[in-house]
Amino acid sequence: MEKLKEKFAEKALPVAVEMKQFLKEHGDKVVSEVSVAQVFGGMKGVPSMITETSKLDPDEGIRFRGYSIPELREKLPKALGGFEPLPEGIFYLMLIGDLPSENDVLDLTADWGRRAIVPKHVFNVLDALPPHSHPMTQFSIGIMALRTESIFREEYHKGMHKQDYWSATYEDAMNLIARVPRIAAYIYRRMYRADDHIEPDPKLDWAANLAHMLGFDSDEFKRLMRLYMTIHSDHEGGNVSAHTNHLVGSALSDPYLSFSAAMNGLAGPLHGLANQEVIRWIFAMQEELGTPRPTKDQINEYVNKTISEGKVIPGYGHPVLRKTDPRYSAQKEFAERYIQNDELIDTVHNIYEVVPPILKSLGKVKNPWPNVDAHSGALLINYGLTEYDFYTVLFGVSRALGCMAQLVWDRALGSPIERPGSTTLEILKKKVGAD
Ligand code: NMX
Ligand code: MLT
Repeated sequence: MEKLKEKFAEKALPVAVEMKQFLKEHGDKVVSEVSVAQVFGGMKGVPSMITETSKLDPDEGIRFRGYSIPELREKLPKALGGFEPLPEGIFYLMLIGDLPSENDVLDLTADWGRRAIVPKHVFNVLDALPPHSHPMTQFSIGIMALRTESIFREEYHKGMHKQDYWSATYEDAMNLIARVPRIAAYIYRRMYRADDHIEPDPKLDWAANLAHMLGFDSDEFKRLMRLYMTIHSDHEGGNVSAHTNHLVGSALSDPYLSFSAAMNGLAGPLHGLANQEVIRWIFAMQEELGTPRPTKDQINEYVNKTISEGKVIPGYGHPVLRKTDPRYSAQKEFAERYIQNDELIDTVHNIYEVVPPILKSLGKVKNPWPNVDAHSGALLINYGLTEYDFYTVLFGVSRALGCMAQLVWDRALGSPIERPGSTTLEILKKKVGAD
């Protein structure tokens, strides 16, 4: 068995035993009550699943195995001469629970490099789609086409024992992570670079290779991709993409089915598609106002107009967070370090000053602060990746790290099929004694 897989087994299998014992002893204790508002409100705040990879605090933001984003930017191994963590490191941390060494990360890069070959039929399937299909449609279909390679599916068909589920899932998860950058880059080059495709470079790390295959070879863009892939990877278990991955996986659907479904959730404008919507909204504002650098007064007016038209301000608000998303702040710091005098980035920072007071004044928005999507597009545009329809695919490539780490844990812990209860208005009325 390879080293990482062995380490995972050593770590996870005793946790599975501990969890069974914990459940046996404490299974009947009550940890939460559910209000009527939560039943109607998308189950927010109802603890209803176990996710070990990361935990979201409303005020502090995400912590991966206890580490905040600023801590991880300092502590995770970096590429030679770089400031940004290698995403290999965050995956290792989520999977194993400990910070990786430089060698652990190098081993992962090499392992994913070996697994990265995408079979030709996947490209044929993508080529068969109309070129104007949204990149997220293509991404989801590309992942489904890759399902021919599922080891879990094959082993299940042969009659695999329950205790081996995690092992087959691990193999699929690692192969999927290794291959999605190639699929994403293929979609990009097909749609926007006249089918002029670029082969992976085996000398590069996972994120740098993605940058290379997209056709962006500068050191700075590679650094951006390392940061981007690290910070978008996971946001505990309840967000739409991770939860979908978990839910579909709970039926023992293999990782390709689960992750493709997760990507269909990520493609919604209230979730990951918000990164393209932010740029679309800013461009529309610039066009309407006839200036690439609107003043704060002009932004104010445009924000009010957007709200009065019954639309949301993309990139602002969050179902859990109640402060500025630390992923927004990490990207702002990146911009301040590397980019000076950029009209779009300055506009993003001006929007940050204008939007929160307006959203607060509405009296209903629970979180008026920016989320991860408010900043990411402006950075990509600065480096020439201007095709904003594609941005959610990049979010999706990163999310493969979290979703796959979560799914391997689900299988190791023997997570059962998920099946929450539903109720009716009549039943609720009776329960609370309403007429
Ligand atoms: N602009 C205008 N109105 C908003 C916004 C916003 N950015 N955020 C929330 N509201 C409204 C919301 O539509 C709702 O209105 P109504 O009662 O009339 O239906 C009200 O405020 C209460 O919503 P909340 O409870 O604060 O937010 P909720 O948890 O339901 O939704 C989001 C969270 C993220 C879906 C919501 O804030 C939103 O639509 N934001 C804009 C889209 C976005 O940036 N999504 C990306 C999230 C991060 N990600 O990558 O997934
Ligand atoms: C995410 O990264 O998944 C988003 O911030 C949405 C969420 O956490 O619900």
